[in-house]
Amino acid sequence: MIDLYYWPTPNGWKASIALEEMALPYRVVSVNIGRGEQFEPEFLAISPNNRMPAIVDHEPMGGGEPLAIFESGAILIYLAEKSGCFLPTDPRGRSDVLQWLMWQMGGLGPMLGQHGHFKLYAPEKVPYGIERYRNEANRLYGVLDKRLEGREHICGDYSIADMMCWPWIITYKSQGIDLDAFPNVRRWYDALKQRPALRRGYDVGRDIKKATFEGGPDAESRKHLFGAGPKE
Ligand SMILES: N[C@@H](CCC(=O)N[C@@H](CS)C(=O)NCC(=O)O)C(=O)O
Repeated sequence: MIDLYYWPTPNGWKASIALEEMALPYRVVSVNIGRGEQFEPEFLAISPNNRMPAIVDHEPMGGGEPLAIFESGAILIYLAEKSGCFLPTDPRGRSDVLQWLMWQMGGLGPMLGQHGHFKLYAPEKVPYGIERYRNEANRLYGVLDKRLEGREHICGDYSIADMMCWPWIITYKSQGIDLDAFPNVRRWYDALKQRPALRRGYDVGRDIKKATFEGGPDAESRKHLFGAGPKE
């Protein structure tokens, strides 16, 4: 059994989608990041960066003690290796998928995160920050669009590279992205949305999210997020 430490956000959805796609047994442990639960010592022992998702595998590959993993990219690589699905084993195919997974971890995720922050959440409107991250978001959508030209998936067959990127496109409207300008991303995004396992993964925690995040973080959430640190 795998414990999934989770809250329904783009990074959380990557892990719930992967677990559903790979049909691995798991249970959800909710980490309400809008209420500061990411700073609880028990959670920090699993995820020292106070971010979710994280997992604990009670029957880890190779046996032994339960294995804790944080960082969504590391989680998806581990789950793919455990299930034997969605990560090619030939060196070229594997390298291709890992390159796009790293691109998501180092580029698409953080930059769209900053873009959303400056556009929607920053208490002051900082034109330089807004423009910088809007340009970067559009550049990254352009990179993904070019990659998907003539391709059904990011790398050959459906893989963890797709599961990493797809959840970050969901919020394209609030990101202010004109998806019609990126027709290959739109086609890929819409096609993947039809996958039943992906839908199940995306639906995990739909009900709990309403508590704090519907329509953006509430006032209490702002005290715990955006690097604010734990609160008394
Ligand atoms: N690089 C990390 C990023 C995870 C991340 O930023 N998670 C956010 C939610 S999407 C979080 O837990 N935030 C809590 C906080 O900011 O304190 C990953 O890919 O797992």
